[in-house]
Amino acid sequence: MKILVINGPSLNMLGIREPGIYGKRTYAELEKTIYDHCEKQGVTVEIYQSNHEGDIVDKIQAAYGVFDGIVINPAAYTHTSVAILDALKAVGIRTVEVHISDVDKREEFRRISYVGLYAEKTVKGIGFDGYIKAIEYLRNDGKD
Ligand code: CA2
Repeated sequence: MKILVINGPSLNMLGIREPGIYGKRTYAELEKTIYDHCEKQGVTVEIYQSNHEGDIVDKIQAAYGVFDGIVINPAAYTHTSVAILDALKAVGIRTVEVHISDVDKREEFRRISYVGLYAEKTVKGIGFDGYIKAIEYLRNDGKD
């Protein structure tokens, strides 16, 4: 199985600021957590991070016919991006949305998710484990 993990704006800053919300671990540690898990489970994974909406759209389009599943934390674009939602719909790849923090317990605007209108499942508020849970959900064909 081939999974593409996409992380949106400023997630590369993990561990540098706002440890109270996003934890103390760095983006490199997030990547290692995902790579180690996927290696153990025999999953081929690519991890991509961008601060640019159009680049994320390009990456989703390029995933067509290549990846079996997408795990995406669109970060701030979660709450604004019809373009990312449309790209996911266009490629039709199974998708799970992940948020490190519990977006429902924060500002009102974080309760809206455009990607969530397409994603099969949303995992939120369990930190880095959310990425592993999302990968396992895709691997187990939609079972938790
Ligand atoms: O909880 C999440 O994973 C979010 O997707 C993170 C986004 C936020 O806009 C979403 O509402 C929820 C923000 C990512 C920014 O990451 C930072 C990392 C370190 C320091 C500051 C921001």
